[in-house]
Amino acid sequence: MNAAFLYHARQAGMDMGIVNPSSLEVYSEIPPELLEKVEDVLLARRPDATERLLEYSETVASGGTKKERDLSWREQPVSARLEHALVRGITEFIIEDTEAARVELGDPLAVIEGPLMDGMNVVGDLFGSGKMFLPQVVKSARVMKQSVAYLEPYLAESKGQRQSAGKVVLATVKGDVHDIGKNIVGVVLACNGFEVHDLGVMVPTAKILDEAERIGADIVGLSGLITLAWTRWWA
Ligand code: B12
Repeated sequence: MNAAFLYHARQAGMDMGIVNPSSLEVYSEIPPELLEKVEDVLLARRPDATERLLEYSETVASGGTKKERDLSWREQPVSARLEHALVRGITEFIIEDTEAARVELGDPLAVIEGPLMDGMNVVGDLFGSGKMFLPQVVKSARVMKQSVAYLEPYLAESKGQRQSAGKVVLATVKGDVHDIGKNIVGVVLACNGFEVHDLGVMVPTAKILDEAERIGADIVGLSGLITLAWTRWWA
């Protein structure tokens, strides 16, 4: 949240500002003092709100542009670091933290089902309660994907049998683009000897059924996190 921006917005008599949501702070992590002062301005809660916010901005600005990088989260345990990276959409340390978690937990799948899933659940809760916005969740998904991609060869190594256990058609149902979970399931099935035919995302019912028939599938595995998409799929 940029104090100068808000000040100028108010001075210009703007009713609404336009911001880049992918560079926003997570609402619940805005320092309480700053949040109170910003809300005072936005909600016109007190007559001296603008002055107070400007005064505050003087105490945090360094030359108006430079911002100290806070890396104190790097001191936390690896699960907390992974959660922080997912919530903030930070890819910079994700490979080294994923590796640290893999070594600590001794199993690549445990990293996915433990700290990574926990972190994504925090993202989901913040998003669901309106404290994170879609572009921020897109950044979280990128972090998750990089981490899972790093773990994939280890998943293959740890479950490296090669006999065909059966044919599986996998797809995310029409109306839904969520594919991180489906991709993990695909990797785990492939590592356990299944022949996986992944049709991707937004797949219409007819295409799934045609493919299942064409290859003589033993299993059809569908993924869908959007409730509405599932309702439509069943209809
Ligand atoms: C990342 C994410 C996104 C990313 C997806 C990126 C991608 N490529 O997948 C982006 C930003 C694109 C996104 C978009 C949207 N999202 Co979203 N998203 C999420 C989030 C935060 C995490 C999902 C995730 O990847 N989890 C991690 C993976 C590993 O877990 P998983 O998917 O559950 O998979 C596991 C199991 O379910 C299972 N599994 C999964 N598939 C399968 C398949 C088979 C066969 C089997 C056996 C098992 C299995 O195994 C997996 C491994 O354990 C969730 C919240 C949450 N915590 O789930 C919201 C969430 C799913 N999204 C939600 C919403 C509303 C949306 C949007 C509609 C937002 C919008 N207004 O545009 C759009 C959807 C657009 C569309 N048409 O699909 C809602 C859905 C609410 C609902 N019930 O309808 C959620 C629940 C957030 C919320 N609390 O509101 N999202």
